[in-house]
Amino acid sequence: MSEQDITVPDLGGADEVEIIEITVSVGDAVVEEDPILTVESDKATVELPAPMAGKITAITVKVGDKVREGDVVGRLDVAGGAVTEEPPAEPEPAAEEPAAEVPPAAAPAPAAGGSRQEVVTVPPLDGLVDIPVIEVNVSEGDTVEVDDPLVTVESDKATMEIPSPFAGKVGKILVSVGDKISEGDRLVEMTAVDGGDVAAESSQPASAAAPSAPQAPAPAPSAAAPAQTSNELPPAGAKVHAGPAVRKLARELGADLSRVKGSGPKGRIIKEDVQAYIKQHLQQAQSGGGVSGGTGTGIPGVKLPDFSQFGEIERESMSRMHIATARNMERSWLNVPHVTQFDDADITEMEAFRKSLKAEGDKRGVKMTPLPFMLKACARALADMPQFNVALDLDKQEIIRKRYIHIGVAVDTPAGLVVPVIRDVDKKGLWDLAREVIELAEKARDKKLKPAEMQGACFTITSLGGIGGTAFTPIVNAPEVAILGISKASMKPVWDGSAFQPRLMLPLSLSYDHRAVNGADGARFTNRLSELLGDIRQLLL
Ligand code: CAO
Repeated sequence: MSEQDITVPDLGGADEVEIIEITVSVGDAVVEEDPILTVESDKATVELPAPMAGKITAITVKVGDKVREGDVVGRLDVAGGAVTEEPPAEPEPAAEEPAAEVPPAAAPAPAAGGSRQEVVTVPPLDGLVDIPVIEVNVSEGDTVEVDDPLVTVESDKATMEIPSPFAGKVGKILVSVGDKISEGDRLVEMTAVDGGDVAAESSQPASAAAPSAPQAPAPAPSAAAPAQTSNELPPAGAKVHAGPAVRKLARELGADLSRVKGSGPKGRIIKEDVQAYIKQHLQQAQSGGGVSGGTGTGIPGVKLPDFSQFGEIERESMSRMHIATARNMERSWLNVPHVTQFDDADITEMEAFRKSLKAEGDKRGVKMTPLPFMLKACARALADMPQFNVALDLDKQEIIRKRYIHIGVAVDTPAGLVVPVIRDVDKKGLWDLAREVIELAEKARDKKLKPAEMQGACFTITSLGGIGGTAFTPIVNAPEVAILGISKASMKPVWDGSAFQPRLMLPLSLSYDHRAVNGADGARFTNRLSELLGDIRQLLL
């Protein structure tokens, strides 16, 4: 066993550099050239490699320290005492800022004043050719400064970013990930701004910023907050600042670095950020998914742009009810193969009867709307067609048949959508149902519903009849297998075989789970409802 100091090698002209990342820990085994530290000067970010293979026995510096060539940063236990006398390898270019070896992408000298169209080409790459592009760091429309990374390429030895030779606006991107590029290849079309200080422009307040101002950077996480705890993601197309070791880790773990919020200096992404990002995604997958950041189904979440670039915005927390409803909707929509069957029921006679009940309703203190008739008709249709009164247990590959008929009614409240459940609808009369709908709707609006009053439904009715519309496609309230949407009844000319008759037609929209119900039964169910509502005497049979 032989211990050896790890010292800072020749820094390629840089005098003093700051340590921004320590990529190893005491006890780690490293091989020659493995990155030990990442340091940053005014001009470049570089990784300091291990001078030889061994085991790290001490790290004598910390993030934020400034070091110079020759400074000791740690100690290495060199296995078998095989200490090589060779000087440490030259620092490898890291992927963040322009690497020392990679000059800015080739471009003609700017003319004085104004803007001009340019095509950025690949600069000399140390004689390397056909280097694969592993990341395109900009998007069309982005505003960039001189030296902002345009694309990242990866050779056998290093990952390098090709920086922009000038400030301006990115036009058409001429390469994509996987392309192999060599010196002189066309990279990006740009509108170059001569002498323009894009950085200065973009740091102006939004009101003073040019319309093409770049997207605001993601807010830096507070020191105490673990990385990636918020759902807020870097704006789409945000530039990625990360060293090669972090990029390698992200590739290994399948993390999209453009979705990772950096907590290192200047928003740089460090290993812990990638780990926290992966952890958060695993937790989301286990808990059934996040509202905007992914669903846990492998379906990518929707990227949010920085809306403030389009106009004034305001953020407000979602209520717990809203979050719960959003998750339920998402779950049902993603899990249930939906089909929606439309039909019209002739409710001319039903309406005449309902209106005739007005005086009695006033006496009873209950308003009779069309909804109790719908509840009764659905209960009868569910009894007639029990394949709609089931739940699927796919784990056990069983169908659960319900011998009761409880129906949920969607109620619109200021706090969001709630679905109280009316039990044993088949056993109740119209007045009881009318009273119960009113009571439950009132409780829902006053937030007084008990959990038990929102559980146990076999089927749901959602009525927009008091509002309007001709049809809609309701989302099944899983694990139920069907939901009836009701739209506003209207007078329509209906052909009776010899003439058009004015009839009051009620639009029905039945969405069902196509795993439980086939299309023919979907149409039979709405037929049956139309029959029952068209002649409500049948409800007595
Ligand atoms: N066609 C024509 N008129 C209708 C109708 C229909 N299908 N359904 C109800 N109406 C009439 C009622 O008769 C009543 O008219 P009058 O005041 O002239 O008597 C008026 O519309 C209002 O009815 P209502 O909405 O107060 O009562 P309801 O029994 O029809 O509905 C309830 C009760 C709780 C379902 C309803 O208030 C509600 O919240 N609806 C919205 C549900 C919802 O948001 N669903 C969306 C789910 S998907 O996001």
